[in-house]
Amino acid sequence: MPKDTIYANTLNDVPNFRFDQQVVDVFPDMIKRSVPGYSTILAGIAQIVERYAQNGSHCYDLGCSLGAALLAMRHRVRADGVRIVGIDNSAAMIERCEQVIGADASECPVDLIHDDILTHDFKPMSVCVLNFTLQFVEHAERCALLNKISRAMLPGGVLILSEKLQFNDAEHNELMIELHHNFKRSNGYSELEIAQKREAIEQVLLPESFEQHQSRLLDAGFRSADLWFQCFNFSSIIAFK
Ligand code: GEK
Repeated sequence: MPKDTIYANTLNDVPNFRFDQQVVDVFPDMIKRSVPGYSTILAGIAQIVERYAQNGSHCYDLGCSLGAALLAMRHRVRADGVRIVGIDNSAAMIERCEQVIGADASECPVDLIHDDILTHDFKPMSVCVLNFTLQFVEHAERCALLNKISRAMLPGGVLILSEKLQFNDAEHNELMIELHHNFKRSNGYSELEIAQKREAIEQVLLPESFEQHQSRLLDAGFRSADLWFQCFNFSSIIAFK
């Protein structure tokens, strides 16, 4: 797995973070060393899809990157006639994801689509995964996206929404950031890498509180929305239709 060294050397001007070829090349290492609980969340998604995927429905992985959640679903889905659909608006991600899925021998059909999830028309779905994707969508666009997902969601379906959280209490928020940075230090990132990545991501990863996510999901028509995973400021919510 190529090592993420994107921010290892001093950059004169730190550009905003983008999901380009440079990121694609190191993405598995980057996400594993940066997101506490990432592999636990993927294992949870597999169990949830096994239980909630409905016969003849679609299961979506929105912002699929290299297809980690998509593959977790593909390997565990038990319902008949399911199609798994991965969508990402980064051409470099989708191109590499096609190679990853091509090398996977499982039978469940997969469609990979290079598109913006904000404008894509969803088919009837029983499971929808947004694994650390909504945080990159502008605040003003989030309601319309979740309303659209809710309209396409079959009764009994579920949405899994994993997000970096912000906390209302300033001290709590600071502590969660510090614990997250310690996690990155323990995974070999230097102070320079942590600082430059923080600067790069500041304008593009826009975290909200759990309460903001919960109330938006309820407004969108989900009957409940609660945490099923949290480690520091990284979380995953499950919402039931
Ligand atoms: C995983 N889910 O490994 N439309 C489509 N894709 C988008 C959009 C959009 N509007 N905005 C962002 N993306 C993956 C990890 S990464 C999270 C997801 C991270 C895509 C973007 O191109 C990127 O591939 C992904 O969402 C976010 O389980 O790197 O922290």
